[in-house]
Amino acid sequence: MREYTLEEIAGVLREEKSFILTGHENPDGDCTGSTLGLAHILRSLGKQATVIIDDKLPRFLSFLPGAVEIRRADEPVEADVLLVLDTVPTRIGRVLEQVKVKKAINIDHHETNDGSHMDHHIESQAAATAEVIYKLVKTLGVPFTKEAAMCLYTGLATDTGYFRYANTTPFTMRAGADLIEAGAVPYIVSEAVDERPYQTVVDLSAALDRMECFAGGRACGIFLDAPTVAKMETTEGFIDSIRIIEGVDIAVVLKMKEEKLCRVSMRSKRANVSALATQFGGGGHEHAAGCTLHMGYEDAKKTIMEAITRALEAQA
Ligand SMILES: [Mn+2]
Repeated sequence: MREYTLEEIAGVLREEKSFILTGHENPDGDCTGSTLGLAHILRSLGKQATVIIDDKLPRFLSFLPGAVEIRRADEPVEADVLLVLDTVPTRIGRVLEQVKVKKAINIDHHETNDGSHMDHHIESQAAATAEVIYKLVKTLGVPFTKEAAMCLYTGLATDTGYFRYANTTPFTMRAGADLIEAGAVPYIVSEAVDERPYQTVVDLSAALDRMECFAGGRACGIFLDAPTVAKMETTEGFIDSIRIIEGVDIAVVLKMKEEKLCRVSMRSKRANVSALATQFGGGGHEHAAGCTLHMGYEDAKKTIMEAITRALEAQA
């Protein structure tokens, strides 16, 4: 599959007329902010842009300008170009089945995306896909609308933990500052993104009741079986409550989604959790990664705890 430069993608955006933008299932702030942000820019250039994300949008992202227009991949749709953002093209639900396009380009920042599925531009050093889209818009040489700035800023802010994580660079902060100048309002983003229903805080307390430290205190996990997960609207942010524990390098949240399907997210201070996730067919970044285990709750829990313990022992 061929690699595109940002200049070449800018050329495609200038030449073609209609675009479908999509991101991964289980959408987060970066995936949603990047697709909506670029859609706003394309519309400001008189192009047709449709955002399709084939999953439920979490409530805390509904404040994003344009969020109400996001469609599921329920019906066939045609356009000149498909842009797949912030993921490998295998995690976009039914989008590929429904979409008919002349060209498809994958833009991402995940180091585990090897670009083998689609023509692509992958910057594994970028803090967020929103940072790559920011550069793309600069390459295009067009101004950020207020709506686009708000969306892209949200992508940057959420993937960097508000510019605190190891992926934050001077460039990330300059991009953030530019987007604020263009109309993004940081406190509106953080208040909206961090807001949870009362019940979710109650759920967090139940989740913390079940947390378990292991690997001699160097790892901590929240393990949620199917009935528990079914009662919770979201577990987004739960991992942040345990990753701060003194001495903990790897934090893990395991959720049983259905029979023989457990979703695992991991965060680390030093260990490479992307390598860990890759062992199980997942991926992500050095300090933030995830995978899906096709096994029952007890097996999945045991498997991931052992793999984490082994990884921590190996780095000693
Ligand atoms: Mn991202």
